[in-house]
Amino acid sequence: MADFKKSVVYQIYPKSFYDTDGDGLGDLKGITAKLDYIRELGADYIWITPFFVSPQKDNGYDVEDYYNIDPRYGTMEDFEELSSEAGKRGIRLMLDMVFNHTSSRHEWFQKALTGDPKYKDFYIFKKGKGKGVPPTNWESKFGGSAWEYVEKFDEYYLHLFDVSQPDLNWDNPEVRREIQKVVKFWMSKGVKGFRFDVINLISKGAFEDDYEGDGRRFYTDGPNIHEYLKELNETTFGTDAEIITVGEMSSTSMENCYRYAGQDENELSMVFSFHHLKVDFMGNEKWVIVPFDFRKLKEILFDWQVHMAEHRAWNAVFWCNHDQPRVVSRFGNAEQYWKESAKMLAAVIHCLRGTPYIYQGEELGMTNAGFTDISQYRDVESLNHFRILQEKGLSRENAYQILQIHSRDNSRTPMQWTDGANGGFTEGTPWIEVNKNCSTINAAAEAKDDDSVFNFYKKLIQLRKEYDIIAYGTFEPEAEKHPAVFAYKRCYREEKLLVVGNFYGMQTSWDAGEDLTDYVCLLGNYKQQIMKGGEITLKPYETMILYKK
Ligand code: TEU
Repeated sequence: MADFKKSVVYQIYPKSFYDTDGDGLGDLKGITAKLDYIRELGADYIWITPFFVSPQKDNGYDVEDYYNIDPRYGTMEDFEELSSEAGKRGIRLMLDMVFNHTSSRHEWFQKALTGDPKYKDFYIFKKGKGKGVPPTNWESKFGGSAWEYVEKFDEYYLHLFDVSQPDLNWDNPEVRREIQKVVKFWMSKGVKGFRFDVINLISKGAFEDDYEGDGRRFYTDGPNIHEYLKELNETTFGTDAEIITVGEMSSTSMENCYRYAGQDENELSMVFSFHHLKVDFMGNEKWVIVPFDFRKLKEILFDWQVHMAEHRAWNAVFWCNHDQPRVVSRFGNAEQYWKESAKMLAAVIHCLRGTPYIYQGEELGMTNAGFTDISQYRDVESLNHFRILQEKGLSRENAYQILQIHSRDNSRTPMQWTDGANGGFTEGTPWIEVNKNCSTINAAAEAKDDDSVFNFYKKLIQLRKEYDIIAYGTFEPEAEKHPAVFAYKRCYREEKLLVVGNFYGMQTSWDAGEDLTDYVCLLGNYKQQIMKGGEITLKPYETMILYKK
């Protein structure tokens, strides 16, 4: 099996990565053009978010045709070239498969809408509870009801996401066979990794009103989920030991993840869970402004580290993706301690037990978008909630403040390659504005600077290759009650690794409870470390990776 424990995955959002034809959208050729950059960084896999034919209502997560490439991104030849050029550099491709739903423009849904019973059964159509009353009170993740009325049938169809993303009916074996065909098709193209979008939502349970929430408890980690994953594994990627897989698990439970990512379960290699990224929400409510809860962040991450290990299940570890704000703006300090905090966050996430994922631009310390007008936003979720927040009575001003913090567009601004026009992303007009700070935060400048965030990420990846303890060590939480310090220990054979990070802009100290004289600092973000016996003094956002053999 490919050793995904020693690997690092680099996530590419093609639309915002690199544009080679001047249309303002990134493309597959743009990824090929930047492969040397990724090799320089040291990542083993690139996860590319969906580039299949799509009306792009949700930037490709609304797939119209799983077998073809959207002309905006290029051609099958471009894909094959990318695959072969990546292969030459020892980089493997991980594709993003969206199987909970299709686009409403998908042929299956179009046939369903004509009344063809075979295809109607590919989706979830239900009678309403009365005139104008949908089958259940479930809410779409992008706002509003999860049901859309179709007059012709006097029925509703389910869409957990946008109205243009109808949910597939996985209880229909024919749907599952079609999905298997898609996976096999991309396997035949030499693809060695798959990310499965919101895969834990595919098995719907009872269609009942939810009086406690938005309905998620009826379809999250649903009744047949493990059976469906085992079947998908057995019939497709499980036949190739080199393939690695990651499931995106929305609002999942840890108990289910023991199975999704359990070593002997034959489901997936690893999981993304998001509980640690809700520490600046109010419960499940994301569209509010609350400071992030540092203790909760630690508690959640530690809890998952300890228990997943106990159950021999593997984590994907990450701060950023195309749905999350930029971490340096979120849990760091993008102004006064930009570089220090970007590095600290990198160190503490990369040394956890799990496979690290880096989202494009994170390795440069890219920050939130800083948009001030609704015309700058593109994301369907942001646009919907901007309206919904105002309908709820919030002022426009307030709604803007919330978007500035939580919008998914924060991470979707173009990659900052140079300090030139449009950050070197395109020679045309970018589909979404480039962050103004590309004049200082950009790949060209960071490549030249030994002390850059980029070079820090590069060193972290090298450390993983060099020190088995990072991939295979056990995990022990430290400093659990400390108000500012994030610390943990990893152990492997005779070796020990102690990772420490200060999450705040004030100097602090922590007693490790053991003499640290024999430890060496493998990597840190300040020139000199202050340690006395077991006592570590940490400067603002300081991090250190200490090692003892
Ligand atoms: O995301 C699933 C998901 O749960 C998030 O979009 C989340 O609902 C959102 O951030 C709420 O704040 C996946 C993809 O990563 C995302 O880009 C897609 O929009 C979504 O699925 C639908 O396919």
